[in-house]
Amino acid sequence: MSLDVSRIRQDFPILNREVRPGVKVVYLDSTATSQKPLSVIEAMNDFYRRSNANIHRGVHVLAEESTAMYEQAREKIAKFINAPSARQVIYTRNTTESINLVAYTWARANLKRGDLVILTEMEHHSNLVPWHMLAAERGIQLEFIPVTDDGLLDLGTYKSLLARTPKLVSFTHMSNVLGTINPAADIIRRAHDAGAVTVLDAAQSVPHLKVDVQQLDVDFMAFSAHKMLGPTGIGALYGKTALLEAMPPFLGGGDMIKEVKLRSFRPNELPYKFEAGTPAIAEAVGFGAAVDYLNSIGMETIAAHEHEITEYALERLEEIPGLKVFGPTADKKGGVASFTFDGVHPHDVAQILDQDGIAIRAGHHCAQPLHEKFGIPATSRASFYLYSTKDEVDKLIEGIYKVKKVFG
Ligand code: C6P
Repeated sequence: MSLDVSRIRQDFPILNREVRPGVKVVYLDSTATSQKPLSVIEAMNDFYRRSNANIHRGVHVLAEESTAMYEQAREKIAKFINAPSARQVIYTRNTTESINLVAYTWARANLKRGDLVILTEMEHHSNLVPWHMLAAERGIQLEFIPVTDDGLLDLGTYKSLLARTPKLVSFTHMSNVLGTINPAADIIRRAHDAGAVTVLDAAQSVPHLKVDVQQLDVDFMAFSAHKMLGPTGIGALYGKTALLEAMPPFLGGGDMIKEVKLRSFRPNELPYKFEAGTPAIAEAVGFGAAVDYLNSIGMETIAAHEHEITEYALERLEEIPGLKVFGPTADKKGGVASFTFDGVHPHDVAQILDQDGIAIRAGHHCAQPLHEKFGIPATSRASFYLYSTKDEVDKLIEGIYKVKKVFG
Protein backbone atom coordinates (compact mmCIF):
# COMPACT_ATOMS: atom_id res chain seq x y z
CA MET A 1 0.00 0.00 0.00
CA SER A 2 1.42 3.40 -0.89
CA LEU A 3 1.44 6.33 1.45
CA ASP A 4 -0.73 9.43 1.03
CA VAL A 5 2.15 11.75 1.94
CA SER A 6 0.32 15.01 1.34
CA ARG A 7 -2.35 13.90 3.83
CA ILE A 8 0.27 12.76 6.32
CA ARG A 9 2.08 16.08 6.09
CA GLN A 10 -1.07 17.83 7.31
CA ASP A 11 -0.58 16.00 10.63
CA PHE A 12 2.81 17.70 11.14
CA PRO A 13 2.27 21.43 11.72
CA ILE A 14 6.00 22.21 11.69
CA LEU A 15 6.30 21.13 8.04
CA ASN A 16 4.31 24.25 7.10
CA ARG A 17 6.70 26.52 8.94
CA GLU A 18 8.41 29.33 7.05
CA VAL A 19 11.92 29.53 8.47
CA ARG A 20 12.40 32.88 6.70
CA PRO A 21 9.79 35.05 5.03
CA GLY A 22 8.56 33.05 2.04
CA VAL A 23 10.96 30.14 2.72
CA LYS A 24 9.28 26.94 3.84
CA VAL A 25 11.29 24.38 5.78
CA VAL A 26 12.47 21.29 3.90
CA TYR A 27 13.14 18.99 6.80
CA LEU A 28 15.77 16.41 5.87
CA ASP A 29 17.15 15.75 9.36
CA SER A 30 14.88 13.04 10.78
CA THR A 31 17.83 10.82 11.70
CA ALA A 32 18.79 13.46 14.29
CA THR A 33 15.21 13.76 15.50
CA SER A 34 11.83 13.24 13.86
CA GLN A 35 9.03 15.79 13.71
CA LYS A 36 5.90 15.21 15.82
CA PRO A 37 2.33 14.73 14.62
CA LEU A 38 -0.53 16.69 16.18
CA SER A 39 -1.80 13.54 17.91
CA VAL A 40 1.44 13.34 19.95
CA ILE A 41 1.49 17.07 20.74
CA GLU A 42 -2.18 16.94 21.76
CA ALA A 43 -1.81 13.78 23.85
CA MET A 44 0.84 15.52 25.95
CA ASN A 45 -1.12 18.77 26.05
CA ASP A 46 -4.28 16.90 27.19
CA PHE A 47 -2.32 15.04 29.83
CA TYR A 48 -1.16 18.31 31.40
CA ARG A 49 -4.60 19.93 31.03
CA ARG A 50 -6.64 17.01 32.42
CA SER A 51 -4.68 14.29 34.17
CA ASN A 52 -1.35 15.55 35.51
CA ALA A 53 -0.27 13.91 38.78
CA ASN A 54 2.67 11.82 39.94
CA ILE A 55 2.46 8.09 39.24
CA HIS A 56 2.47 5.00 41.49
CA ARG A 57 2.01 7.22 44.56
CA GLY A 58 -1.48 8.61 44.96
CA VAL A 59 -4.94 7.14 45.39
CA HIS A 60 -6.77 10.18 44.03
CA VAL A 61 -8.41 10.21 40.62
CA LEU A 62 -5.67 12.19 38.87
CA ALA A 63 -2.91 9.95 40.24
CA GLU A 64 -4.75 6.83 39.17
CA GLU A 65 -5.40 8.28 35.74
CA SER A 66 -1.81 9.36 35.15
CA THR A 67 -0.51 5.98 36.38
CA ALA A 68 -2.87 4.18 34.01
CA MET A 69 -1.79 6.38 31.07
CA TYR A 70 1.90 5.84 31.85
CA GLU A 71 1.42 2.07 32.01
CA GLN A 72 -0.86 1.89 28.95
CA ALA A 73 1.89 3.58 26.94
CA ARG A 74 4.34 0.92 28.14
CA GLU A 75 1.91 -1.78 26.95
CA LYS A 76 1.70 -0.14 23.51
CA ILE A 77 5.49 0.09 23.21
CA ALA A 78 5.88 -3.55 24.29
CA LYS A 79 3.36 -4.68 21.68
CA PHE A 80 5.01 -2.51 19.02
CA ILE A 81 8.31 -4.43 19.37
CA ASN A 82 6.50 -7.72 20.17
CA ALA A 83 7.96 -7.99 23.68
CA PRO A 84 6.43 -10.96 25.52
CA SER A 85 5.55 -8.70 28.46
CA ALA A 86 5.42 -4.96 29.23
CA ARG A 87 7.52 -5.75 32.35
CA GLN A 88 10.43 -6.15 29.94
CA VAL A 89 10.19 -2.56 28.71
CA ILE A 90 12.04 -0.09 30.93
CA TYR A 91 11.60 3.61 30.40
CA THR A 92 14.88 5.51 30.13
CA ARG A 93 15.75 8.99 28.86
CA ASN A 94 16.96 7.77 25.46
CA THR A 95 19.01 5.13 23.62
CA THR A 96 22.17 6.45 25.24
CA GLU A 97 20.82 5.90 28.74
CA SER A 98 19.48 2.45 27.79
CA ILE A 99 22.92 1.30 26.66
CA ASN A 100 24.55 2.86 29.73
CA LEU A 101 22.03 1.01 31.92
CA VAL A 102 23.26 -2.30 30.48
CA ALA A 103 26.90 -1.21 30.83
CA TYR A 104 26.47 -0.10 34.46
CA THR A 105 24.39 -3.04 35.65
CA TRP A 106 24.58 -6.23 33.58
CA ALA A 107 28.14 -5.60 32.39
CA ARG A 108 29.58 -4.53 35.74
CA ALA A 109 27.98 -7.59 37.37
CA ASN A 110 29.10 -10.03 34.68
CA LEU A 111 32.32 -8.86 33.00
CA LYS A 112 35.79 -9.10 34.46
CA ARG A 113 39.33 -8.23 33.36
CA GLY A 114 40.23 -9.74 30.01
CA ASP A 115 36.64 -10.50 28.94
CA LEU A 116 35.96 -9.69 25.31
CA VAL A 117 33.24 -7.33 24.08
CA ILE A 118 32.61 -7.12 20.32
CA LEU A 119 31.39 -3.83 18.83
CA THR A 120 31.54 -2.58 15.23
CA GLU A 121 33.35 0.26 13.48
CA MET A 122 30.02 1.88 12.55
CA GLU A 123 28.80 2.50 16.11
CA HIS A 124 27.39 5.76 17.38
CA HIS A 125 29.39 7.15 20.32
CA SER A 126 26.61 5.98 22.66
CA ASN A 127 27.57 2.38 21.88
CA LEU A 128 31.30 3.06 22.15
CA VAL A 129 31.98 5.36 25.09
CA PRO A 130 30.14 3.31 27.78
CA TRP A 131 32.35 0.36 26.79
CA HIS A 132 35.52 2.52 26.71
CA MET A 133 34.65 3.60 30.26
CA LEU A 134 34.19 -0.02 31.32
CA ALA A 135 37.45 -1.01 29.60
CA ALA A 136 39.31 1.68 31.56
CA GLU A 137 37.69 0.63 34.85
CA ARG A 138 37.69 -3.16 34.44
CA GLY A 139 40.26 -4.00 31.82
CA ILE A 140 37.75 -5.65 29.48
CA GLN A 141 38.94 -6.02 25.88
CA LEU A 142 37.16 -4.38 22.95
CA GLU A 143 37.27 -5.66 19.39
CA PHE A 144 35.46 -4.26 16.37
CA ILE A 145 33.78 -5.84 13.36
CA PRO A 146 35.32 -3.87 10.47
CA VAL A 147 33.27 -1.91 7.93
CA THR A 148 33.96 -2.65 4.25
CA ASP A 149 34.50 0.11 1.67
CA ASP A 150 30.88 -0.22 0.58
CA GLY A 151 29.64 0.29 4.11
CA LEU A 152 28.78 -3.25 5.17
CA LEU A 153 29.97 -5.23 8.18
CA ASP A 154 32.79 -7.67 7.43
CA LEU A 155 31.10 -10.80 8.76
CA GLY A 156 34.12 -12.98 7.96
CA THR A 157 36.12 -11.10 10.59
CA TYR A 158 33.13 -11.37 12.95
CA LYS A 159 33.38 -15.16 12.62
CA SER A 160 37.03 -15.14 13.67
CA LEU A 161 36.30 -12.77 16.59
CA LEU A 162 33.58 -15.15 17.79
CA ALA A 163 36.17 -17.92 18.03
CA ARG A 164 37.69 -15.87 20.90
CA THR A 165 34.48 -16.49 22.96
CA PRO A 166 33.24 -12.97 23.59
CA LYS A 167 30.95 -12.28 26.54
CA LEU A 168 29.00 -9.55 24.78
CA VAL A 169 28.22 -8.44 21.22
CA SER A 170 26.74 -4.93 21.03
CA PHE A 171 25.96 -3.40 17.63
CA THR A 172 23.76 -1.01 15.72
CA HIS A 173 20.80 -2.33 13.73
CA MET A 174 20.99 0.60 11.32
CA SER A 175 23.89 3.02 10.90
CA ASN A 176 23.00 6.69 11.39
CA VAL A 177 25.69 7.65 8.86
CA LEU A 178 25.76 4.93 6.19
CA GLY A 179 22.16 3.86 6.59
CA THR A 180 23.33 0.24 6.47
CA ILE A 181 20.75 -2.19 7.85
CA ASN A 182 22.77 -4.91 9.52
CA PRO A 183 21.63 -8.58 9.44
CA ALA A 184 20.73 -8.46 13.13
CA ALA A 185 19.07 -11.88 13.46
CA ASP A 186 22.11 -13.60 11.96
CA ILE A 187 24.62 -11.60 14.07
CA ILE A 188 22.62 -12.38 17.22
CA ARG A 189 22.25 -16.09 16.44
CA ARG A 190 25.99 -16.43 15.87
CA ALA A 191 26.75 -14.48 19.08
CA HIS A 192 24.47 -16.83 21.05
CA ASP A 193 26.15 -19.88 19.49
CA ALA A 194 29.44 -18.48 20.83
CA GLY A 195 27.88 -18.00 24.28
CA ALA A 196 27.65 -14.17 24.17
CA VAL A 197 24.87 -11.85 25.34
CA THR A 198 23.65 -9.34 22.73
CA VAL A 199 22.72 -5.65 22.78
CA LEU A 200 21.02 -4.07 19.78
CA ASP A 201 21.19 -0.30 19.28
CA ALA A 202 17.84 0.13 17.55
CA ALA A 203 17.75 3.96 17.66
CA GLN A 204 17.51 4.09 13.87
CA SER A 205 15.67 0.85 13.14
CA VAL A 206 12.62 0.82 15.44
CA PRO A 207 11.38 4.15 13.98
CA HIS A 208 11.61 2.93 10.38
CA LEU A 209 11.24 -0.87 10.21
CA LYS A 210 9.12 -3.57 11.76
CA VAL A 211 11.36 -4.77 14.60
CA ASP A 212 10.33 -7.92 16.50
CA VAL A 213 12.44 -8.69 19.56
CA GLN A 214 11.25 -12.30 19.73
CA GLN A 215 12.04 -12.96 16.09
CA LEU A 216 15.49 -11.39 16.58
CA ASP A 217 15.94 -13.26 19.87
CA VAL A 218 17.90 -10.24 21.11
CA ASP A 219 18.83 -10.00 24.80
CA PHE A 220 18.73 -6.19 25.16
CA MET A 221 17.47 -3.52 22.76
CA ALA A 222 17.74 0.27 23.10
CA PHE A 223 15.70 2.96 21.32
CA SER A 224 14.49 6.58 21.68
CA ALA A 225 10.99 8.05 21.34
CA HIS A 226 12.16 11.29 19.72
CA LYS A 227 13.34 9.51 16.57
CA MET A 228 9.95 7.79 16.11
CA LEU A 229 7.58 10.78 16.16
CA GLY A 230 7.55 10.93 19.97
CA PRO A 231 8.90 13.50 22.42
CA THR A 232 12.49 14.01 23.56
CA GLY A 233 13.46 12.95 27.09
CA ILE A 234 12.17 9.39 26.91
CA GLY A 235 13.40 6.11 25.46
CA ALA A 236 13.27 2.44 26.29
CA LEU A 237 15.37 -0.57 27.09
CA TYR A 238 13.92 -3.97 26.26
CA GLY A 239 15.50 -6.94 28.01
CA LYS A 240 14.93 -10.67 28.46
CA THR A 241 13.26 -11.28 31.81
CA ALA A 242 15.86 -13.62 33.30
CA LEU A 243 18.67 -11.15 32.55
CA LEU A 244 16.77 -8.12 33.87
CA GLU A 245 15.77 -9.98 37.03
CA ALA A 246 19.34 -11.03 37.76
CA MET A 247 20.75 -7.52 37.21
CA PRO A 248 21.41 -5.13 40.09
CA PRO A 249 19.44 -1.85 39.97
CA PHE A 250 20.86 1.17 38.11
CA LEU A 251 19.97 4.43 39.90
CA GLY A 252 18.76 4.38 43.49
CA GLY A 253 15.83 6.37 44.90
CA GLY A 254 12.05 6.47 45.02
CA ASP A 255 9.90 3.96 43.12
CA MET A 256 12.72 1.51 42.42
CA ILE A 257 12.41 -0.05 45.90
CA LYS A 258 10.09 -2.49 47.59
CA GLU A 259 11.29 -1.65 51.09
CA VAL A 260 13.90 0.66 52.59
CA LYS A 261 15.47 0.42 56.07
CA LEU A 262 18.07 2.75 57.47
CA ARG A 263 20.88 0.42 56.44
CA SER A 264 19.43 -1.56 53.55
CA PHE A 265 16.84 -1.74 50.79
CA ARG A 266 15.03 -4.34 48.71
CA PRO A 267 14.67 -3.50 45.02
CA ASN A 268 11.28 -3.33 43.35
CA GLU A 269 10.10 -5.82 40.75
CA LEU A 270 10.41 -5.31 36.99
CA PRO A 271 10.27 -2.86 35.37
CA TYR A 272 10.20 -0.42 38.31
CA LYS A 273 13.52 -1.69 39.66
CA PHE A 274 15.20 0.38 36.93
CA GLU A 275 12.99 3.47 37.10
CA ALA A 276 14.18 5.57 40.03
CA GLY A 277 12.52 8.91 40.78
CA THR A 278 9.64 10.70 39.09
CA PRO A 279 9.88 9.73 35.43
CA ALA A 280 8.96 11.58 32.23
CA ILE A 281 5.21 10.94 32.54
CA ALA A 282 3.80 13.25 29.89
CA GLU A 283 6.57 12.06 27.59
CA ALA A 284 5.53 8.43 28.14
CA VAL A 285 1.99 9.39 27.13
CA GLY A 286 3.43 11.08 24.02
CA PHE A 287 5.56 7.99 23.30
CA GLY A 288 2.38 5.86 23.37
CA ALA A 289 0.62 8.28 21.02
CA ALA A 290 3.59 8.10 18.62
CA VAL A 291 3.32 4.30 18.56
CA ASP A 292 -0.43 4.63 17.85
CA TYR A 293 0.34 6.96 14.95
CA LEU A 294 2.98 4.64 13.45
CA ASN A 295 0.60 1.67 13.83
CA SER A 296 -2.21 3.59 12.13
CA ILE A 297 -0.03 3.81 9.02
CA GLY A 298 1.85 0.52 9.28
CA MET A 299 5.60 0.00 9.49
CA GLU A 300 5.75 -1.93 6.21
CA THR A 301 4.10 0.99 4.40
CA ILE A 302 6.46 3.47 6.04
CA ALA A 303 9.52 1.37 5.15
CA ALA A 304 8.35 1.02 1.53
CA HIS A 305 7.86 4.79 1.20
CA GLU A 306 11.27 5.56 2.68
CA HIS A 307 12.86 3.03 0.36
CA GLU A 308 11.32 4.74 -2.66
CA ILE A 309 12.52 8.18 -1.51
CA THR A 310 16.01 6.89 -0.67
CA GLU A 311 16.39 5.14 -4.02
CA TYR A 312 15.37 8.35 -5.79
CA ALA A 313 17.66 10.51 -3.63
CA LEU A 314 20.69 8.26 -4.22
CA GLU A 315 20.02 8.23 -7.96
CA ARG A 316 19.83 12.04 -8.10
CA LEU A 317 22.78 12.65 -5.75
CA GLU A 318 25.03 10.32 -7.72
CA GLU A 319 24.34 12.35 -10.88
CA ILE A 320 26.17 15.32 -9.35
CA PRO A 321 29.84 15.50 -10.40
CA GLY A 322 32.19 15.62 -7.41
CA LEU A 323 29.62 14.26 -4.96
CA LYS A 324 30.33 10.98 -3.12
CA VAL A 325 27.64 9.17 -1.14
CA PHE A 326 28.84 6.80 1.60
CA GLY A 327 27.24 3.47 2.41
CA PRO A 328 25.64 0.64 0.49
CA THR A 329 23.02 0.68 -2.26
CA ALA A 330 19.39 1.52 -1.46
CA ASP A 331 18.35 -2.14 -1.08
CA LYS A 332 20.70 -2.53 1.91
CA LYS A 333 20.03 0.77 3.66
CA GLY A 334 17.44 2.95 5.33
CA GLY A 335 16.60 6.58 4.59
CA VAL A 336 20.03 8.16 5.10
CA ALA A 337 22.33 9.77 2.53
CA SER A 338 25.67 11.00 3.88
CA PHE A 339 27.97 12.61 1.36
CA THR A 340 31.03 14.73 0.69
CA PHE A 341 31.04 17.28 -2.11
CA ASP A 342 33.94 18.54 -4.18
CA GLY A 343 36.15 19.53 -1.26
CA VAL A 344 33.52 21.92 0.15
CA HIS A 345 33.34 21.61 3.92
CA PRO A 346 30.10 19.82 4.97
CA HIS A 347 29.23 22.71 7.30
CA ASP A 348 29.39 25.12 4.35
CA VAL A 349 27.12 22.81 2.34
CA ALA A 350 24.61 22.74 5.22
CA GLN A 351 24.78 26.50 5.68
CA ILE A 352 24.11 27.28 2.04
CA LEU A 353 21.23 24.78 1.94
CA ASP A 354 19.80 26.42 5.04
CA GLN A 355 19.40 29.68 3.11
CA ASP A 356 16.68 27.87 1.16
CA GLY A 357 15.19 26.33 4.27
CA ILE A 358 16.75 22.92 3.62
CA ALA A 359 17.63 21.36 6.97
CA ILE A 360 20.35 18.70 6.87
CA ARG A 361 23.03 17.77 9.41
CA ALA A 362 26.76 18.24 8.90
CA GLY A 363 29.58 16.86 11.03
CA HIS A 364 30.68 13.47 12.30
CA HIS A 365 27.15 12.58 13.49
CA CYS A 366 28.55 11.15 16.75
CA ALA A 367 30.38 8.48 14.76
CA GLN A 368 33.94 9.81 14.65
CA PRO A 369 35.70 6.42 14.30
CA LEU A 370 33.57 5.59 11.25
CA HIS A 371 34.51 8.90 9.57
CA GLU A 372 38.13 8.26 10.44
CA LYS A 373 37.85 4.84 8.78
CA PHE A 374 36.79 6.58 5.56
CA GLY A 375 39.56 9.17 5.97
CA ILE A 376 37.21 12.15 6.31
CA PRO A 377 36.45 14.43 9.25
CA ALA A 378 32.80 14.99 8.41
CA THR A 379 29.93 14.45 5.98
CA SER A 380 26.72 16.24 5.03
CA ARG A 381 23.72 14.06 5.79
CA ALA A 382 20.18 14.19 4.41
CA SER A 383 17.69 11.81 5.99
CA PHE A 384 14.10 10.85 5.29
CA TYR A 385 10.95 9.72 7.04
CA LEU A 386 7.32 9.01 6.26
CA TYR A 387 6.62 12.70 5.53
CA SER A 388 9.53 13.16 3.07
CA THR A 389 8.76 13.74 -0.60
CA LYS A 390 10.55 13.50 -3.96
CA ASP A 391 9.91 17.21 -4.32
CA GLU A 392 12.03 17.78 -1.21
CA VAL A 393 14.78 15.62 -2.70
CA ASP A 394 14.64 17.80 -5.84
CA LYS A 395 15.06 20.91 -3.66
CA LEU A 396 18.10 19.30 -2.02
CA ILE A 397 19.64 18.63 -5.43
CA GLU A 398 18.97 22.20 -6.64
CA GLY A 399 20.53 23.45 -3.39
CA ILE A 400 23.68 21.40 -3.96
CA TYR A 401 24.05 22.88 -7.47
CA LYS A 402 23.81 26.28 -5.80
CA VAL A 403 26.65 25.27 -3.45
CA LYS A 404 28.69 24.44 -6.57
CA LYS A 405 28.03 27.91 -7.96
CA VAL A 406 29.01 29.65 -4.71
CA PHE A 407 32.26 27.70 -4.43
CA GLY A 408 32.99 27.89 -8.14
N1 C6P B 1 21.80 9.81 16.51
C1 C6P B 1 22.01 11.51 14.81
O1 C6P B 1 21.91 12.66 14.38
P1 C6P B 1 19.92 9.38 21.70
O2 C6P B 1 20.65 10.67 21.49
O3 C6P B 1 20.32 8.72 22.97
O4 C6P B 1 18.44 9.50 21.51
O5 C6P B 1 20.38 8.40 20.51
C2 C6P B 1 21.71 8.07 20.40
C3 C6P B 1 21.94 7.26 19.17
C4 C6P B 1 22.33 5.95 19.30
N2 C6P B 1 22.51 5.16 18.23
C5 C6P B 1 22.30 5.59 16.98
C6 C6P B 1 22.50 4.66 15.84
C7 C6P B 1 21.91 6.92 16.78
O6 C6P B 1 21.72 7.37 15.55
C8 C6P B 1 21.75 7.79 17.89
C9 C6P B 1 21.39 9.23 17.72
C10 C6P B 1 21.45 11.17 16.16
O7 C6P B 1 22.53 10.62 14.14
C11 C6P B 1 21.86 12.19 17.19
S1 C6P B 1 23.59 12.19 17.50
